[in-house]
Amino acid sequence: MEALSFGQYDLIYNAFSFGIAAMLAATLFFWLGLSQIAPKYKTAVIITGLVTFIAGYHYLRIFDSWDSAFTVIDGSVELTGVAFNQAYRYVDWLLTVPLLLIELILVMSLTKSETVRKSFALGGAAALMILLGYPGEVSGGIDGTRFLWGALSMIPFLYIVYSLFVGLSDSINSQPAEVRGLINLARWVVVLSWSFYPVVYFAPFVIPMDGGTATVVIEVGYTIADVVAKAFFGVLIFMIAYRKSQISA
Ligand code: RET
Repeated sequence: MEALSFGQYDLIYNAFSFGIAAMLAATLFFWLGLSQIAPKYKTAVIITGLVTFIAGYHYLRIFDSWDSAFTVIDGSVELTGVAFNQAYRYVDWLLTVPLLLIELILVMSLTKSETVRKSFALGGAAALMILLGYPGEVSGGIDGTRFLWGALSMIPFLYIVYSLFVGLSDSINSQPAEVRGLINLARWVVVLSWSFYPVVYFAPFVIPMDGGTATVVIEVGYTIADVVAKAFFGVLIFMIAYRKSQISA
């Protein structure tokens, strides 16, 4: 990890703090709202809250690790020698990404066998995507190693995006008219917010930038993507579950 300007250090510090607040507040919203949801959709909403809870925990750890990695002396940012731990982010994704996909599948209330089949296929691909991206992220440089692992990770990523678009479109058409628009929106939010991660990962290859700027783009970029992919997406899942509960009541 290279030295940062105070502005760069501070921006990332505040982004992580925002991440903690957004994830913990979203968790409270989902779990406190459970009483408004019909039993059939409660699991989806419980999982939605688990995702933001797991993320809130990891943002606390990420924030703490960031705080330990630097010290500010007379307005200049110095490295303490304690490494910033990138693994928190990847462990968070490993746990939450498959859950997010399962959440989307559950709220569609497909047949049991279809739910299980889709959950395993998409959840497995998501885990593979994260595992392949990790060695590239921790390699440190903006070089061939980062590029190669990132490119490999793109394979399961494209499979997921393709499956959501083509595979789930039939199921969406058989959903009640009241929620079809919302489920379609949720599908788009998944595809667009998820596409933001590889954009952030590969950005330093496309736009020449120094190490400090690359760190800002990566850390702030992933944090924004996480808040959209988990908290905002979760609100859509909550709304779908709520509306379906009203229909079946
Ligand atoms: C990596 C490595 C480079 C290639 C690709 C990646 C994709 C990451 C994604 C992460 C999604 C995370 C979510 C977290 C919220 O819970 C690993 C950056 C394709 C899509 C949705």
